[in-house]
Formats: sequence, structure tokens, C-alpha cells
Amino acid sequence: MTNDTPAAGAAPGPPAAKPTGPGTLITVAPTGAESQKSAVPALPVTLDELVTTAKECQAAGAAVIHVHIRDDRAQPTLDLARLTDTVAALRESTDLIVQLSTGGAVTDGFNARLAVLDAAPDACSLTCGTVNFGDEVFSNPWPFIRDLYARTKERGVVPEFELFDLGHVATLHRLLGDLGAPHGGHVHCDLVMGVPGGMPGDAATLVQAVSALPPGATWSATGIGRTTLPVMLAALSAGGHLRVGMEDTVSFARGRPVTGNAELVERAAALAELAQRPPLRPDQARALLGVNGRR
Ligand code: KMH
Ligand code: ZN
Repeated sequence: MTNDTPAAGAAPGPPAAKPTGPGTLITVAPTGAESQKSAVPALPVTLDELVTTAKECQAAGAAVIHVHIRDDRAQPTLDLARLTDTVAALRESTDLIVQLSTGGAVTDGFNARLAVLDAAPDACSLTCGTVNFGDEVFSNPWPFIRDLYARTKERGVVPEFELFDLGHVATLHRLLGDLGAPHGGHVHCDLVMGVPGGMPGDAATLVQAVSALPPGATWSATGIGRTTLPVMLAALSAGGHLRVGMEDTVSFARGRPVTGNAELVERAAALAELAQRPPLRPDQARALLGVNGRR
């Protein structure tokens, strides 16, 4: 038997997504578009709060920050001047890879979401399909996905493919088949699990989704709300990376609100250490994801 010969009993089918190596990429998603500051006082909504959180999260082990911003009334906005200032401020104060959300809020239009790339971030999220989102719909039709992906390639922005459902994995394959590899050459996905309307946040679903990813892709996972811990533990055991933050959960434990994003990153980093896959530094994360050095 050669190294290329599957062992007896090995599952047939395409090669699995790339093993994720010795380190763990930790992405922090500190704000999101759904929680209200009035209900969650620890949510970072001003630029100062965001920069402070970002610095704390980098110190705790994060390498990527997934950014949604708010306006003066703490409501979600895609205002381009604010986004541009935010990218500059995060670059000034941290080494984190700055990934802007192109998902925005469910109320944001497609043109405003496409224009996010004009703020010239290192990276952006790119959701690969429409999904029910609680009582709302997070709309991502194929022509929008295709336009956004083409634009990431033109602008030299590294996309992270957000997968809320197994059908989104099929669309990711279609996208890569039609338009080729992303800027930077590497495919990195984020499984967003446990959204009411999306795939459930459990180990069996995670394994199924990972087995369908393109060969060579790396992936992280995040579990919304009470699926945070099961998804994090399943992702670590399956060789994946982690996304945590107050976009995804505002409870640290049952009945105990999150006091700040850093404690969520600290918990993820401690579990990654326990798994003997310590957090990747931002420079290591840049190499993994194919993100350019600072422009
Ligand atoms: N706020 C959600 C509707 C993304 O950032 O790309 C979409 C979202 C995904 O958070
Ligand atoms: Zn987001």
C-alpha cells in the first residue's frame, strides 16, 4: 500500500478540507447588527469602544476582527466615511486583520453592502445564500453573491465565506467554479450555526458541513446563542478555527451576561491551548488566509 492508497475501510469521496495545522485562528465579532446598546450596555458601539475592545481582544488571542459599525444613535450603519475611519483606527491601534461585514443588517440594501469594499478593508464577509433569520430574512441572491465576489477579486480584498446552511456550501462550490479562487488564493469559510432558520449548532451538523467544503479550504465555526459552547468544542475537536464575540452571544453562561468581548476571546484561547493548538498571531493568520501585509 502506498501513501496514496486509502486504508481499508476509509470513506470514499473527495479529499477532506485542509487540516488546520498546529494553531487556532480566533476571530472576534464584537458588535453585530442585532443587539441594542440599551439592552446590552457592554456592546461596543462607538469607535472608541470598538478600538478598546479590539486591543483587549488582540491581547487575549484574537487575530481577526469582524466589524459591524453603529451610527450616533447606536443603530447599525454602512456609512462609508465611518467605515473608512473605522478601518484606519483599527489599523492604527492593532495588528488585527480587519474584516468588514458585507452582511450588515437585514434591512440594508445590496448597493450599500457592495459599497462596503470601498472602505478598503483587508478582508470581508461574503454570505453564500439567503437564510431565514429569526422572523426576518437575510437576503443573498445568487447575482448579488456573484457581484460581491467579483468585486473582492478586483479590489484585492480577501473574502471569508459565511455558511449559514448546507445549501450555502453548494453555492460556494458554484462560485469558485464560475469565478475561480479568491484574492490571496486561499479559501477560508466560517460556519455560522444555530441561527433560527439556518443549520443547527451541533456536532453532527458541523461534521456534515465540513465534509462538504472544497478541498484545501480552512474553516472556523461559531454557534449563535446557546449553541456557542457546543459548536466551539466540536470545531476544536474537528480541527477547525473559532469565531466568538458579542455579535453571536451576549450570555457567557446561563443567566450571566457577557461583560465584554475579551472574556469570550480569553475562553476560546484557553480551550485552544488545552487542545494544543494555541491562538495564531495576526502575522500567522495573514499567512494562513493570504491577506497582504498592511497597505
Ligand atoms: N447581521 C446579519 C444579518 C455578515 O456580517 O456578513 C448578517 C451578518 C453576516 O452578520
Ligand atoms: Zn456579521
